[in-house]
Amino acid sequence: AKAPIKVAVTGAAGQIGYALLFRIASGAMFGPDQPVILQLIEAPFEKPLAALAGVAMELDDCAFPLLKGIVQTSDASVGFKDANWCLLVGAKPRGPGMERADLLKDNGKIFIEQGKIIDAVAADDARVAVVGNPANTNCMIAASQAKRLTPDRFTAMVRLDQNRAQTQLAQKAGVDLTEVKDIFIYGNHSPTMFPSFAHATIGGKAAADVINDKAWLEGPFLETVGKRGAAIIAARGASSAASAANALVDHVRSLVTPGAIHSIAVKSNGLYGFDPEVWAGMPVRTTTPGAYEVITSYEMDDFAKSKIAATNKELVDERSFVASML
Ligand code: NAX
Repeated sequence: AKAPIKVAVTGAAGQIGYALLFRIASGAMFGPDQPVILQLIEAPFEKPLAALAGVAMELDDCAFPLLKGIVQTSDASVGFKDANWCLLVGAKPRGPGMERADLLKDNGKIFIEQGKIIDAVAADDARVAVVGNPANTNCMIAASQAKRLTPDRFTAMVRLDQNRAQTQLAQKAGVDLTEVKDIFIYGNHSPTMFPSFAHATIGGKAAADVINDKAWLEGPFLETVGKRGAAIIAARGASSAASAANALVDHVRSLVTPGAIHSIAVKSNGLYGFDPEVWAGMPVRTTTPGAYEVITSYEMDDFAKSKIAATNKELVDERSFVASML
């Protein structure tokens, strides 16, 4: 039998956690023959820790054959100990009237500490995936604290945006969504993100030719994907949770599947016109489990370049707000 994978999850008692943990424990993330141990980390307060105990009871009550242990803790050095995967879902939400700079700094403190602790105690093969917003910048911050773990181990999630874009293209074209391929997200996980429709295909043909509506692609399509999170809050009275958890399952599943082609936010190294120091969404191909190479062959037209410049500027601005903390 395979040794269990240790999966640390922060914010485990939150909305996304509640939709995520059961999928991990059922085998959706690492496969139907891979045992897991869940190392659940919550903020050190009575309410979230009590809620976490309840979630752990429900996990027990599922009798998942693959679930070999549950750790519950508010001590990150316990939660991240020997973790093979660190899923950073917990973050401080933006309160009413809160400035973006303050949100960045408050989260900066959390991700500086978590980055340091992960680097100190996680497994040698540890991989980190950041969901908590602002996800790209939080990921950059955590990676900045690591000396043992290299920057490529730190990725942020733009998969929800990719999945949203895929469905929008399929619905517009009136095809099954499995026919839509190679739609990738560039830049920040925020309304400035750029889903590059120019390289997408539908049934093997250029998506732009199949849809044949440039005004829709450059307007309503980008707007719908960019503002989908807000639309869900307006409709549901709460932010996306099940779809976000599902996207994280996809993000990690693709990262452990050699040959998978997908969007993740990684250290840009100057690719596609992004500042070398920011974490930006881009297409990658998984090489060996947990490792990937950026696909560098896509040509960007002037429209794409202007969109990438805008989302890059936002990432550079976010970085500048927290630069003095790093
Ligand atoms: P919730 O507020 O329901 O849950 C967050 C949980 O994190 C809470 O239980 C809280 O106690 C915990 N927490 C806070 N600080 C912590 C810390 N230092 N250590 C451990 N736990 C901590 O939020 P939820 O809806 O689950 O969303 C979580 C994060 O995902 C938010 O930052 C949200 O903005 C972000 N999202 C990111 C998405 C993406 O595509 N990258 C999409 C969905 C989601 O909006």
